[in-house]
Amino acid sequence: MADEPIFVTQPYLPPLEEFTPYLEQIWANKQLTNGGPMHQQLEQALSDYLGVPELALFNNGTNALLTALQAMNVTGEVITTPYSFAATAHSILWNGLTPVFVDIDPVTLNIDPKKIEAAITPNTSAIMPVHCYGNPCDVTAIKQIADKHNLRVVYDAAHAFGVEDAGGSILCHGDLSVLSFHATKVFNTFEGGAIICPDTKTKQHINNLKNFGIVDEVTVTETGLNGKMSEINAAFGLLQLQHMEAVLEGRRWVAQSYREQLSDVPGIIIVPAKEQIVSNNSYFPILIGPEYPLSRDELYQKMKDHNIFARRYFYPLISDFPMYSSLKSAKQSNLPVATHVAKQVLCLPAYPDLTDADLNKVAKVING
Ligand code: T4K
Repeated sequence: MADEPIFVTQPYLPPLEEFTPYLEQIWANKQLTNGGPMHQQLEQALSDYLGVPELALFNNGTNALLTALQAMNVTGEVITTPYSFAATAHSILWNGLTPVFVDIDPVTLNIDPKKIEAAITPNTSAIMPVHCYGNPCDVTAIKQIADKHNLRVVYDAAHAFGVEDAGGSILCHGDLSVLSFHATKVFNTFEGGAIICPDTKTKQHINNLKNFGIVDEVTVTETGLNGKMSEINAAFGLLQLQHMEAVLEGRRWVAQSYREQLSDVPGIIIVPAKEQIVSNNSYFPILIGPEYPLSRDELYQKMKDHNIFARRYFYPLISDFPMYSSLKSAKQSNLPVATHVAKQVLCLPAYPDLTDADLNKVAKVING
């Protein structure tokens, strides 16, 4: 019998019977959405778990990003990274704003703060950095630049659930941070997301924006969207949260095992996790260097031939997509590091239920 396919990720699912009592509660009270009891409980539980002041749930990370920019009254140009998922720049464009791409740091693969100031113009009003793969950005340098030029900072923290730096949650930096709870993420609610914000006033504004801009029964003040998380997603989140220790331990084991098996393979560069942080091991990216006998795409194909579906996150660069490629900042000459890395990167299967045998198979195929 052929081996089962091994995907880049698989969602963690708690035992089904544990979910039934939550469904019974929803069936009993008939509140399905619009800020019901599960929604309220999950907001509180996640704020406590993550150690953040305020958290507003969303039905996905993209709507949370769209709303975060709207809540900050961002105008004109937004500086961001080309090395991310399409949603990062799309949220800028959907707000009628112009993304300005800045190259990434070759080690962290996050936006390079040294290159941000050169991209600032009189029209710049915000920076949207991404904690790529959950590796923290240089939040101190970004804050200094933002303060100096009076810019808002909205972090796309889709990958950074539970990540901490020396000062605590990485999600407390910037004006707002946005999480994704998509099925493929460390903490999932099937679909979902959240905005982390500093105070209740900002949260109330965000709550209005995620509910069409409705303030009360007769007052609609802004052009909000429908960003509300349903009760069924929130209920699943409450259950999932109880399993986080096992989820994170499973991911730690996967990352450690890959490091042990791949560290000495010539031409394989393991993207380093920043020191002094609590990592969530949300992805396991490697770079395929020139000393490796195959190109990145040849290895990607070889793995596919073995039924292993690694992914080239993030290739192509967002800046190469047709809606961005004519921007001046999208030129490859402006983005040499990101252009290079996008051709080398491969994210290996990494999720809590990955078996010993599957992990060994992945490592063996790479080892040749
Ligand atoms: N910002 C950043 C930096 C992001 O990475 C993302 C999302 C966002 C913003 C937006 O957040 P959301 O609006 O999505 O909440 C996936 C995810 O769909 C996307 O959420 C994620 N980033 C991105 C990095 O990855 P695809 O197109 O690669 O997904 P897909 O369907 O190919 O799934 C990958 C593998 O996962 C499959 O081969 C099998 C497995 N899988 C997937 C799903 C959906 C499952 O086993 N079960 C599932 O239900 O984008």
